[in-house]
Amino acid sequence: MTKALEGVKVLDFTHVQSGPTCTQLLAWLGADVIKVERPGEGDATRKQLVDVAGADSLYFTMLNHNKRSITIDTKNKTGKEILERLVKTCDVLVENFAPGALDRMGFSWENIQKLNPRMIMASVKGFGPGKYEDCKVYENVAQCAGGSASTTGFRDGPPLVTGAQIGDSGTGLHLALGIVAALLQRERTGRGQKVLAPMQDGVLNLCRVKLRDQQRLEKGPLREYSQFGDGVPFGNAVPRAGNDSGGGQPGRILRCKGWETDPNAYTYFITQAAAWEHVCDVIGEPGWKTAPGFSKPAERLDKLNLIFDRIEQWTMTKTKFEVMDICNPLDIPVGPILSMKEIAEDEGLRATGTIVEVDHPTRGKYLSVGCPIKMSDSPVEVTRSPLLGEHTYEVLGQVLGYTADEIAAIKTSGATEPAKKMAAE
Ligand code: CAO
Repeated sequence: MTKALEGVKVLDFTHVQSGPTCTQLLAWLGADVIKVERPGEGDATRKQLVDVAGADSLYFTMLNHNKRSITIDTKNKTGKEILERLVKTCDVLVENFAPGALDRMGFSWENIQKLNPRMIMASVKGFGPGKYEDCKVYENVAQCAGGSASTTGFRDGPPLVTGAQIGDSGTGLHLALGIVAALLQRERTGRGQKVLAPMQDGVLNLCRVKLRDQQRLEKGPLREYSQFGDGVPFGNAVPRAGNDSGGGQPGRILRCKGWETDPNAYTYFITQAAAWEHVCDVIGEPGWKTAPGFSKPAERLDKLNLIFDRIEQWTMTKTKFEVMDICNPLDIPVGPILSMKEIAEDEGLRATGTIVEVDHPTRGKYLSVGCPIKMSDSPVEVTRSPLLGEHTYEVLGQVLGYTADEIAAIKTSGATEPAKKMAAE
């Protein structure tokens, strides 16, 4: 069976997390992703958070599946020539260097267009054009600048960053969509284009509902927020809302049986209006179905704390899975708070390939997250991340057409091997 992006060649100049997330997705969709790394060093994450001495870290392996790795010194003359050939040959160049680094390498957008007018050049940067465009940015900076941190956490606590990597992986996802759309547009125009996904903008896009609430706040208090029920006045900016539901259906995280010792014995519980009568029956408050002040969603907004306290009295008598088993058939939306340990062991996620076990020559078997997008005509088989420079000479010969003699000359040029290794040979 063919893959959706079969035949698309990606020159992958990415490192750390945001860019690699994007190119890993493209690889899973079938693109030939050629990752360029610095000889002898490679992507810095290979050596970060190391858990098996001498092996590539999980940080690296889990973000670089299904790619080929070539080592090229982009500051070496021969290295630059090889890169020029790659630019002429590939369809997409993806990079997330600090602002200006690609230009300093000699690969400005103008230059790339001259070399290959069909090239799609895709970049992640921390900020878009403007006063912060030259800043280096990591995940949590983007979460803070994109509006996530100010709206995450509890009202009486400091801003919080979230565990979901919305700045890095989230922006990588945005970039992948831009690339795929640009490939489609190129079918019609024959031209490549520049695709930019700034991390601040990506985070803000994911915080869209909070900008919605900012504007609603200008018209009056946010009645769905527990702050309203607590009688605490609102300020002029959207407050942190703890675990309140972000939408029109009130929801909270509630304790379940075992919460005293298990930090994840909790459930998310949503009092969706359509299921209100079932909620009342389940928790033993059938009178609330018709009681004035309780029967209509809008009337309940100032009583949500009382209502969720009562629901929690019930959830505390059940495990989070029992809550799920009881509520699901009644169409009451609930969700157990799953620990990473529970997710790693989840048979359903393994069966669908969303949790995969991968074998690696130096680190052995490890778990990873497989492709979260399932396509009926483009199946994904997750293969291990490449060793540093594993495919350098294969790519030079196979993709760029260098002869054996030319490859032998490149080996001694310092373009593909670190200086020390060359001396030892
Ligand atoms: N051969 C030779 N040199 C190479 C090379 C290669 N194969 N690959 C990279 N380099 C060089 C670059 O040319 C650059 O050199 P100069 O600064 O001298 O021009 C240098 O390596 C470092 O690039 P960098 O500035 O991107 O790396 P950094 O570690 O200092 O910064 C980061 C990392 C992530 C903060 C920065 O790349 C960045 O802001 N990227 C954009 C935003 C982003 O993606 N952030 C999220 C990262 S994931 O958390």
